[in-house]
Amino acid sequence: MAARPTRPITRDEIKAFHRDGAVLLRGVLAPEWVTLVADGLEECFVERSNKSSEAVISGGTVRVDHMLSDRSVSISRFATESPVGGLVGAVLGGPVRFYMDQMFFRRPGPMAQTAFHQDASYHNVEPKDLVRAWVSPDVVPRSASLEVIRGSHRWNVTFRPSVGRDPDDEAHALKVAIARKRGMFENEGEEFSYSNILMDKSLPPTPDIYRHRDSFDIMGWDYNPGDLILFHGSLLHGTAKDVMLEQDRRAYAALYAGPRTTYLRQKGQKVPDPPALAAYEPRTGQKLDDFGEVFPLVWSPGDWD
Ligand SMILES: O=C(O)CCC(=O)C(=O)O
Repeated sequence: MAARPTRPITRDEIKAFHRDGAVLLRGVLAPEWVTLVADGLEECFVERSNKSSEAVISGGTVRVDHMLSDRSVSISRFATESPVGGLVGAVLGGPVRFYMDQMFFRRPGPMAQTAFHQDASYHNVEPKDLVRAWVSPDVVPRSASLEVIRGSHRWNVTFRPSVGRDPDDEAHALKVAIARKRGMFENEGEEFSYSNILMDKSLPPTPDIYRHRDSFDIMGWDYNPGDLILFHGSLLHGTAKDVMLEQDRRAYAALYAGPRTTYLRQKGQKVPDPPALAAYEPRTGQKLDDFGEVFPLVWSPGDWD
């Protein structure tokens, strides 16, 4: 069960999440949780897995790893026992399951930006009750902050993934054909990177936020260790470009699913499903509750009474 935060979440914070699609919860995590996540991130950074990938963008490098909690006890404890799951539950008003997690790890120097995207574009789940929890053991100034497009979770659209293989690109035709035939990655999660993803070109392209920054209501925060950012699975988010990092920016981002979350087999290939899900042969529309062993319940209403 999720531990209690250092303070209760307020009604205004819950309202802000639903209105804006994101909220920064100041100082809700006690120092031991920050230390645990820092230890887990460093451990995963040093010990690569087949779900580790590295991208060099704008002269900077970002290491992106998936499903850290499968290989780090510290991260697994943080994902399922820290106050995070309960805070997500308080926002959604219902029980919460852990879905998957990622790290976005950068050392000082030019910052590889994260292109604006919605998490909903990348995962095989219906995003109504999908919440991302983002934490860092580092001070992250507003300039290097996660940036979100306020209210975009209510636009009622899922955009084409902004990073991935173009199915019309002939160089990728064979891989695309294999992936389509199998309905999955050609290597089932091996050597995963976002560039493995097949774009579903029937979806509208993601707006070019870098080019039209002034046209969007962009929100970001000065982040301090102990804070928690929660944002909706359909919210557009990314980072600014041309940022110089003065210190580490080590981020841990976990996805949690509320009670209305169902499996949704998307057309383009996505971030691979957790391997243990395959045995269930999931069908679109099935509740995540049907796969309880794969997506553990981390908090239920009443747990903190
Ligand atoms: O921290 C980052 O650079 C990106 C995080 C992100 O895209 C996410 O948490 O979904």
